[in-house]
Amino acid sequence: MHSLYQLALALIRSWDSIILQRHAMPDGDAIGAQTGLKELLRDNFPEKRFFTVGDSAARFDFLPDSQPEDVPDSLFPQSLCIILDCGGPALIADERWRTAGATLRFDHHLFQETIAQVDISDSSFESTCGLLTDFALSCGLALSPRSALPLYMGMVTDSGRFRYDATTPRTLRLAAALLEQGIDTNSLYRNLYANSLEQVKQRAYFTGKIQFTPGGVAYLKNSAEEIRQLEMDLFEVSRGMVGVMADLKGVDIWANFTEAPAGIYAELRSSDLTVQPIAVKYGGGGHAKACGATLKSWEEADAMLKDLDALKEQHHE
Ligand SMILES: [Mn+2]
Repeated sequence: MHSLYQLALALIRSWDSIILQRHAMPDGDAIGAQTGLKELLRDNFPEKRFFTVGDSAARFDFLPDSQPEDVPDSLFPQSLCIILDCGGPALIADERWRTAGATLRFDHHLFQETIAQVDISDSSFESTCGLLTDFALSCGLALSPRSALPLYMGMVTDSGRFRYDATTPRTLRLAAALLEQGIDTNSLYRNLYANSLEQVKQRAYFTGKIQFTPGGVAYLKNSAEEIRQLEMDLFEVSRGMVGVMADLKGVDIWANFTEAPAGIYAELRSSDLTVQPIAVKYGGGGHAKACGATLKSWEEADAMLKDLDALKEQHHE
């Protein structure tokens, strides 16, 4: 067994109370990892107590037992806090992880810094859920339909339905182990991918306002006023609409800028170039071809677009 997995398992065995954390504004992998690991550990260590914390995960309501709980401050020093799917400390949903008795992380973003005492960061995995499934199988932990469904959901969503190039033969072997537990994939995909007519109209609206830089980077700029009028939340616009620019012929980099109270959320995507260093330059991070940052101003958004143009130019020279 992977020696870090052994350390992680020893840490889990030595704590009676375990708090599971993930990044704020959770996506399918963050919620899948948090819920899936909780169910996995509950099945295998029924004598321990498990808690989940973080901001609302409302859009994953359909997933049993996936909503965060109110946990008192006093519980943290007596608990192991497991941090899931967080590339950097700023992304962790509940700050109180810093007061935890011990910390463990499982993550698959490009490594930026050590966060936890036992820090498992492996960007060869398409998803944190894939990494956790590998951990479970390597350690001989028993899977169940309860743990398999959320873990499978994270693998499906973070791999773009097994399409992104982070999808490997190992991804499919691990997904197969989860499917063997018996997952109602029809119901899962309806919950994840069925759109209301209103959502389809929203996508059409954003598609209609795609712009291009001189170098051919596609982008959207979404103002706070616009978002208010559309009655959409920030996540639906920022993470939700970046995809309207995917798969456009001739476009290999696209960016979505969304005005938020905290600044301008920038979401960067690419079909083949590594754009993550540009996100890092502006204080963000993520994956090589899917990353983001929170910018101070629209001027910074324009500077970022210039950097993306320069990257494209370098590449095509
Ligand atoms: Mn992830």
